[in-house]
Amino acid sequence: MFKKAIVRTPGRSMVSGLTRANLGTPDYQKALEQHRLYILALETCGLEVLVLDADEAYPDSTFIEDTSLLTPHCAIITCPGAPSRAGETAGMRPLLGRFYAMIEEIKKPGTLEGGDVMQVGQHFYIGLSERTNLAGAEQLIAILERYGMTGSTVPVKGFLHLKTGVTCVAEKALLAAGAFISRPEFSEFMILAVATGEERAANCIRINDRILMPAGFPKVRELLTAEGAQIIEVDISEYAKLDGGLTCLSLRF
Ligand code: CIR
Repeated sequence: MFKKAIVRTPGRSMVSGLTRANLGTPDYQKALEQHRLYILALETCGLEVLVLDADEAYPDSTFIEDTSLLTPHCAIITCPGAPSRAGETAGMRPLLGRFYAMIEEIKKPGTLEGGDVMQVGQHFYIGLSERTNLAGAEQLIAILERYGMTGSTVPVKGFLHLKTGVTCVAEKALLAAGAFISRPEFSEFMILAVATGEERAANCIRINDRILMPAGFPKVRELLTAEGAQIIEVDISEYAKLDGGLTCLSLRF
């Protein structure tokens, strides 16, 4: 059960954020409005939302999920693999110290971004991607085990992060796109397969009894509705232009 979320307002510098999507430059005013509605959606799910000020020095800092992993037992500050994002973790320790007694850290040469970590109960799937390396994943698994949790790795190909292509939408169900539909690591789950063309909708967030999904993906909406999910659609078109999805925009705990 999540109770709180932390988000960071995008700065004007977001227009020069990292991207490999070919969707154009984000409209800052529109992004701000979408951010407001995203916060409202989190609040509708019953979360108390802490909104951090924009940090113009880091164009991608609104994608706060990548800077930390918040578990039921400890907070873990990550070590982003994108050089331009490395400094984003600097202020996380005092911030997370307000909520967590135990704070751990991933250290170089390990790299790890929160978008590569998918929690299913006490287990954490860790994507090995262009941003998260094996050293980072091994450090994370060692930390998790110290607190009675577990972790395992999954290769990521064709997506920025693990959760760009697969997210947990129910206790035993994953919403998966592309190669994640048939990964052996996920064979114990019921797989809701995202249709070709709707891959960007694989990044949904299950919060308590609801699912937040990006607006504009009717097939995925139908798939989730058939499973009885209570859906809230959120338009994040301006963040998609920077390869961002719904999960990236918050830390939930
Ligand atoms: C980046 O490339 O780092 C940002 N433009 C997007 C980060 C998206 N984060 C996520 O999927 N967790």
